[in-house]
Amino acid sequence: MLKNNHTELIKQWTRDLGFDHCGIARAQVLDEDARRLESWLNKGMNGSMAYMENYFDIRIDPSKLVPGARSVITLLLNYFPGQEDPAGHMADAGTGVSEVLQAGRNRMRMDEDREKGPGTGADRGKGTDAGGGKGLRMSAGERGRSGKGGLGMEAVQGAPRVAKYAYGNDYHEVIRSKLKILLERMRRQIGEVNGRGFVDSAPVLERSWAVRSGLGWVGKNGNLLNRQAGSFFFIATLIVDLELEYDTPFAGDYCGTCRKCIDACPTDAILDNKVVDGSKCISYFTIELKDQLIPETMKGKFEDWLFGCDTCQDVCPWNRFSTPTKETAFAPIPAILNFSTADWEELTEDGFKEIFRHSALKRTKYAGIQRNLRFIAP
Ligand code: B12
Ligand code: SF4
Ligand code: SF4
Repeated sequence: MLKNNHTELIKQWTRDLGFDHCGIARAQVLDEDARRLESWLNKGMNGSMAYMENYFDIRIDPSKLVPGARSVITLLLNYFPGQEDPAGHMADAGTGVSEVLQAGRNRMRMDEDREKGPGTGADRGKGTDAGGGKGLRMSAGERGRSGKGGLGMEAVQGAPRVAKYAYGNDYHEVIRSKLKILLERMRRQIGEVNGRGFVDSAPVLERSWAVRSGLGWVGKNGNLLNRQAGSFFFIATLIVDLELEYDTPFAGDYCGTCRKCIDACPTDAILDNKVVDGSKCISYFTIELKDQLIPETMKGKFEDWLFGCDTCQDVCPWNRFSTPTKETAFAPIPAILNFSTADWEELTEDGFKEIFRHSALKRTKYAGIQRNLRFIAP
């Protein structure tokens, strides 16, 4: 009975903190996932991300991170900005009734409102023309700080693109502070709870836990997809030594016969069986590849991606169901939506540090952005 109450309380607190979905799984060793991870590593799909080879045992066993671990609480936080791609590129998520929805219909009863559907991705992608690029010329620093543009803003045609997850403040900081509050609240109101919260940077197989917590399935593009929310969300985990009520693992797969992500991936990084070759992904080249040049074989394939890549999510029909995030910390940093190629080129290191001091773009540092900029130049 107590564990029911605790579970309900915890789920309510996660909603209070602004998380969109919460699922809970029994903590256990991830045998099947261990095999998938091992095969991925053996094929060198981690490229130069050596950190993925470390702590293999910890990565597949939550009790090695939290002694006596009983439960893994998985949380989703939507980051979908609800604004068009800054470069005015069309998102293709909603063109027509796609194969996947057709397949989905055969397999499930879709909620009525979702059947009627959200605005199409095509609507989302239709940008007002920028004008912002060259007409009203300000310095890069001014444009980055000004907030000009804001919502419903000018699109800078052909400008370098930043993946949506990095539009606002660094999610690591935003989510970590929420996890800290959650754990403190558990300790205050439930009692002595040993636990640790993680987002992205720890040896935790977050997508696997999300599936086990009933939050969705791993799509062909490797991302966790949720029928209500699509895939534009972060995943966070909190491992605790508290027994809780467990959600039913997600058993379905609603990709159907769709292959949009595979066909759209500019570098052919998406292979069969939901395997993404990290070493061929634009996100890897633009963010994770440190102090190295991007291989020339990739030249001309980046479709203006300067930092990260959203192509396999933009084309996914399930992202027609994305709704704008309510998290104010994820409101776009103006520069990300305003900057033209020239603005990025003119940006000084000091300007970069100032404008992106709270941003995930810090990860590549100024030199990384400059390298990427040179690489995507025609
Ligand atoms: C390394 C990494 C990368 C690398 C490698 C990508 C990769 N495919 O692994 C690079 C830099 C390329 C990358 C890119 C991106 N990433 Co990343 N990345 C990670 C990180 C740190 C580890 C992932 C990992 O363990 N990979 C190893 C492979 C083998 O594991 P996996 O792909 O997760 O697959 C596991 C499960 O999915 C499961 N699985 C696979 N198939 C099936 C099938 C079934 C039936 C089941 C049950 C399970 C299952 O088994 C695998 C375990 O062995 C995680 C954070 C974390 N700690 O988990 C974020 C994470 C996966 N990334 C994330 C994001 C947002 C991205 C990008 C969208 C960013 C961007 N816009 O540029 C892209 C998407 C690229 C893509 N299509 O996958 C999010 C994903 C959110 C979501 N909705 O799924 C995560 C979870 C970070 C976070 N906390 O929010 N990423
Ligand atoms: S993020 Fe881009 S490059 Fe990476 S798998 Fe998806 S579409 Fe391909
Ligand atoms: S675009 Fe990819 S991930 Fe999305 S439904 Fe189609 S196959 Fe699945």
